[in-house]
Parts: sequence; C-alpha cells; structure tokens
Amino acid sequence: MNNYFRKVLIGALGLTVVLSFPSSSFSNNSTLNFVTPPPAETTAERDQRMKWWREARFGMFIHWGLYAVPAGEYNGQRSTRIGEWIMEWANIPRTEYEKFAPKFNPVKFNARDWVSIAKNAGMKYIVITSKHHDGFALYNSKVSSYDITDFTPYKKDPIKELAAEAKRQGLVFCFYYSIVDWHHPSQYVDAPGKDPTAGNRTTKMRAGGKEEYVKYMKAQLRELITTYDPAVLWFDGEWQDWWTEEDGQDLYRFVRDLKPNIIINNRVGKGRQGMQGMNKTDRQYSGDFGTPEQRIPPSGLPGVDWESCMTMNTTWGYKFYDDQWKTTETLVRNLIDVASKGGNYLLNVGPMADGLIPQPSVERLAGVGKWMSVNGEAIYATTASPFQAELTFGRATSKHDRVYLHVFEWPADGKLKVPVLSKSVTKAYLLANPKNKLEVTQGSEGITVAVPATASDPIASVIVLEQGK
Ligand code: H79
Repeated sequence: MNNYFRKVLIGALGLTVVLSFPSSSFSNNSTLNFVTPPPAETTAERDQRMKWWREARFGMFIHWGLYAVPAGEYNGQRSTRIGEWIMEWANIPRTEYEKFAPKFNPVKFNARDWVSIAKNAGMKYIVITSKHHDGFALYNSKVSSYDITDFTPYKKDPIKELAAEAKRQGLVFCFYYSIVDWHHPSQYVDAPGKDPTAGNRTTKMRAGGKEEYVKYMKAQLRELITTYDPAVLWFDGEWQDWWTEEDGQDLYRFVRDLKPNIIINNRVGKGRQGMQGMNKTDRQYSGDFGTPEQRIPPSGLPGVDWESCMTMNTTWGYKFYDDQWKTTETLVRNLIDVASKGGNYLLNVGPMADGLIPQPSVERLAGVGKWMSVNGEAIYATTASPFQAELTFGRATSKHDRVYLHVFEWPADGKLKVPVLSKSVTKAYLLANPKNKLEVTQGSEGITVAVPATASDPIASVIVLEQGK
C-alpha cells in the first residue's frame, strides 16, 4: 500500500469510527464508508460475494427501451442531452410517450450476437436496463402492462433470451433498475413549463402514493430476481426527495433476502456524491460499490469497490445523430486507467429499436477485444498500481508477484524508466512476446527495462515485471 492510499485509508477509517451508529447490529467490515446492513456478513463472506465482480474488471452496460424509437428526435426537436431522457427534455406527456411502443418491434434482436459482441470485447458481465426512468419494463412483467410483452408488437421477452445466452457463453447477467418512474401514477412533475406527466429530474410523490409504489417496485424486483437470476442490481434515480436513506436500506435488505449473494450498487440509498459517484463519508450505509458516472476517479481507494460507467459516444440510449465516438485507443486506455486504480469499467451500448447494436459500437468493441485477447491477463483479477505517483509513460496494474506496465508513450531511446518496487525484478517481457526476455537494470534510483525499438501495440504495450520474494 502506498503512502497516499494509507493516508486516505486512515482518514476514512477514523471517520467511520466516529460516525458509526451505536445501534448497528451488523458487522462493520474493512471497506471504509461502505458498511453493509443486514444480513450480517464478515469481511471474508463479503470478499467471497464480491470475488467474481472484482476479478471481472470489464462489463457491458446496455441502455435499451422505448427511447430508442425517437432515437433523440421528437417533433423535429433534437438535443445535445442524453437520449433516454427525451421524455424529460422534450417535455413528452405519458400518453404521447406511450405511442412509441407500437413502433418498438426489435425483430433483428439476437441474444447470441449481443453476448458474442460483449464476450469478444473481453467483457465478463452485462448490465441491462430492466426499467429506466421512463418506467417501461423491457422484460415480461406480470405486475405491469407497460412492458415489452403487453405494450409492443414484439410481444416476446428479449431479457429471457439474453439472460439464458449470457449464461451459455459464460458471462454474468445483471440488471439496472430505476427508482424514479416517470410513468407510475404515484409520481408527478411540478415544474414551470412542464407537463405534470412528462419526465423531470425531480418528481413529486402523491400523498399515500409511496407505499403503493414501493410495493410495485418490490414486486418487479422479485420478478427480476426469481425469473432471471441477476448477479447485480444496479439502481439509479435515487436522488428524488421522496426517496430516503431508510428506503434504500429497506430495499437493499429486500433484494439481499431474495438473493443473498447478489451485489447492489450505492445508488440504492442516498450515499453517492453526485456524478463523482463515490460515497459521502457521513453515511452509514451505501450499497456494495461506488458508481462514478462518465468519469474516472483521480485515484483509487484500497478496500473500496467501484465501477466507472461510461458511454462510447455522448448518450446512453440510442441517438441516431450522435457521432461523437471515442476512439478504440481511448476506450482501451480508459479500461487500463480504471484497472490501474482498482475499479471496474462498465462500457455502454445503446441498441436501436430494430434490435441491433450500432455499428460504430460493434467496431470499437472488436478493437478493444483485439487488445484484450493479447493483454487480458494484465486486466482481469488485477489490483491497483503499486506505484505512488502516476507513471509518465502510462499505467500499471498488479497481480500476485507481477507488475504489468501499460506503456502508452513508447520510449524513443529504448529505455523504459520505472520507479523502484519493494521487491526486485527477476524477469521482464512483453505480454505480446513472452519468450523474448527483456534486460533489466535495477538500482536505488529505479528500474530500467531495455525495450525493442518500436511498441508492440500503439494503443498500449504491456510489459510484465516478475518479482522475487
Ligand atoms: O442511465 C444513465 C442516465 O440516464 C442516468 N444514469 C446513467 C447510468 C442519469 N441519471 N441522471 N443523469 C444521468 C444526470 C442527472 C444528474 C443529476 Fe444529480 C441528478 C444531477 C442532480 C440530480 C445525481 C444526483 C447527480 C447529482 C446528484
């Protein structure tokens, strides 16, 4: 553990101790401000529950719903805003928004293709919107007719196929679920110039409506868990004034009771600090992992689980005119950057209303997969960089007695300068060419690796440093 981490850890632990509620009957664990409410769990049990997730490091986020029909345009109006929020920014009343449903007929949807695209990219899990803020259920919900089987001409349940196919191909299947619901009668909008039934950042809860709504949410969550067996529940929309920390704790317990080893993000309660996504330190409880959105934290925190979710262009839900695609190089380097800080990277695709993933996304994911097929070892099951400072040439990850150097800027003089490590280096080689040993010079001032004249990969060449005892 480096000094920076140590300082933060001590500070955060101190805070946790000071602020711990005396009434807490459950076990406090080592994860700073992430304190798990009942069911009680030891650190070892928690580590076991989080194991697959911590090792996965890379997942696919899928935002798919009725908003794929307008695809970012309503009555000729376009916006720089995110596509799945069109009900909000275009001020679309419920009854009008519902008219997208007859046009949602994804006959080209093919679960095998979607899962293959994720798998070939090197992704280990999939998180799909079961219900976004618009309230539309993308799965066959028995407690709502506002779902894909009852409300659209498609009539089938794509989630059933996707969950089964993910299992077949060895990917972990997970759900996103929005707490705010712009379609449910319990909630309404009270904002100047806004239709009371349109979408809005904040909604009001009708008197007596909350009990009925929580019952509805729990019924849907029960369906989701018992029918599709998700490994993560990824909540969102928790910032509504009518949603409290107590509501979050209650929902967390409800979900864990249904599936004890499920993993739940921090947006179930009120702990997250805005889009930075990590937890406020004055909260007793905030789910199992932090959720930075559209950003990568400047540094990681040991013992804190987090996942950066990011888009490939500028929207989550499909917008036909959004062509601001990140390059494959940026996507790969983001994945490396996240891993070097000890987090997971949840990269989004926004499929179209016909059921296809946009081609620019498919192409980029294939590019990421090409890099991962050679260098995946330097990402999966790794922990954060062992170096205190950010490296000038790129990033580092570690695993057991290995340090992986992800070189973005290849040294022109053939000498890669690396800060000292606690243990001496016994062997160095390029992950792309393990048989060819690289010469290493070590001293108190640092380590120098003699490298070939050109990079093995212009995006990031990975050099493995094996360390002795
Ligand atoms: O599903 C995608 C987006 O539709 C959704 N989250 C990703 C994963 C999203 N929800 N909200 N936003 C994006 C932007 C809203 C931000 C804010 Fe707030 C809500 C600003 C103020 C209230 C959350 C709470 C961030 C700061 C406080």
